[in-house]
Amino acid sequence: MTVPFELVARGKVREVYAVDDDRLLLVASDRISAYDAVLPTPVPDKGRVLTALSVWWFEQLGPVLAEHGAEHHLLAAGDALLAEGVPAELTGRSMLVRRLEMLPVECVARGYLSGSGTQEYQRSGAIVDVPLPAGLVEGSRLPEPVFTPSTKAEVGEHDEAIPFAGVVDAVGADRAEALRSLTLALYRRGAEIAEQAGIVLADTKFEFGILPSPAGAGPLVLGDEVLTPDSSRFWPAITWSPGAPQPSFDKQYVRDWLTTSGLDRVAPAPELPEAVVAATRDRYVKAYEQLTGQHWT
Ligand code: Q0Z
Repeated sequence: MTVPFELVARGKVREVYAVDDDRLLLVASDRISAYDAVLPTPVPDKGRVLTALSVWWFEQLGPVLAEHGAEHHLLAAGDALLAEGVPAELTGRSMLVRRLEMLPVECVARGYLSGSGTQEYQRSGAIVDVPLPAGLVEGSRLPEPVFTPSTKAEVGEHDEAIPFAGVVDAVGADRAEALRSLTLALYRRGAEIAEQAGIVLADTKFEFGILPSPAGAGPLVLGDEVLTPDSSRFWPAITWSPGAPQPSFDKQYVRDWLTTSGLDRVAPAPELPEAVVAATRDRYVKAYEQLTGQHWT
């Protein structure tokens, strides 16, 4: 599909286009990644489901943002984008957003120990400068959610966890404190909503910006996608069992099939069987329906 705007950034599974000086279009594809590779087989509806989830979360998180004097970047989505010249085939997978000056840190909140957090913890008993109690294992719930920021890696690299002082260096002390406080508040509200829907929101990554202004002192603006399975770890609450890696709510069929086939971490990533694609699509749709209480159409 050709988009009548200039491409300004491209991620593994999404693209960003410039609509005008003040606005961007974020377009989510149906591509899926696993074990750091983008698979050649798309998952039908994934882009539309993740876009609908982000849009829903922006609405849910409005009160938390307002309490913190913050805003979000979403301007419009869906059919309203036809008036902006977005092709009908893309409206469902696109968000029109305010163009921000993005802050150069990834704002990670963790309520559970997993992945690189577990590795760090096993080495040092902490995640960078955030100490954790003894006795935690992969999948443990943390006594309190923690802010574990990271740098934005170059394409092909992994984000690297940084101490809070690194955030202070990057954005200043006041803004760093505001990022930590808002990130944790957004995570707590997201995790509470997810828990009510039978989903553990183990961790997530937010990106913030500020509106371009000469003074540069505007409010924090929540950007990017929010609380999707691509920016977060979603686990089914029913199978949560600390002590081993938890099944991913969305990607477990893909991971299991790649592992069973001996094709995890093998290049080039293989085509997925139809049944794995269908089961994975069902999981994305289920996540949407379970979280929002709305029927997917
Ligand atoms: C976010 C990214 C994606 C690749 C640019 N509101 C904003 N203002 C300015 N910049 C951005 C945003 Cl969201 C922005 N990214 C991350 C998103 C594909 C990279 F869809 N890049």
